[in-house]
Amino acid sequence: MKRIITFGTYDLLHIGHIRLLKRAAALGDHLIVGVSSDELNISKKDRAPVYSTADRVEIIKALECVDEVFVEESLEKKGEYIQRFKADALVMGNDWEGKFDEYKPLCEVVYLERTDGISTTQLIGDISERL
Ligand code: C2G
Repeated sequence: MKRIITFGTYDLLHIGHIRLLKRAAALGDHLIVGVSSDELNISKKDRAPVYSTADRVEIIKALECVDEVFVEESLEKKGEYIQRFKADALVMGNDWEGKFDEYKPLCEVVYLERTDGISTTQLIGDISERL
């Protein structure tokens, strides 16, 4: 059984997230998703997600293509998570191309093409303009 791990914030879940998760799931038999915590987002991106960690975890858990979900507390703990969840492959969108190559000794590292023209930041902008 091939175990896939992927990470993300998944705030305001959109089609780019869904396509990435479905393609990641199709690369193996069991998809594990690390949902980044509110604290991690605040420290790395200077912005709190719109949806809380607990809500984002619940939303990702509800997806058919996802088998297991945990909270990603730190970007630097990826090696630990890969080992803890016995992942055979780490899959991320290609906005992260090359960024996780250091984990290649632990598992396969795959970057999938991102969906163009949509992002959480853009959605927040579009929604604000409609108010
Ligand atoms: N994604 C995509 N197409 C988009 C937007 C996002 O394929 N238009 C992918 C990203 O490449 C990523 C996943 O969806 O693989 C989640 O995206 P984000 O929620 O933006 O996650 P991010 O904040 O990049 O991850 O360890 C990584 C951290 O958890 C942060």
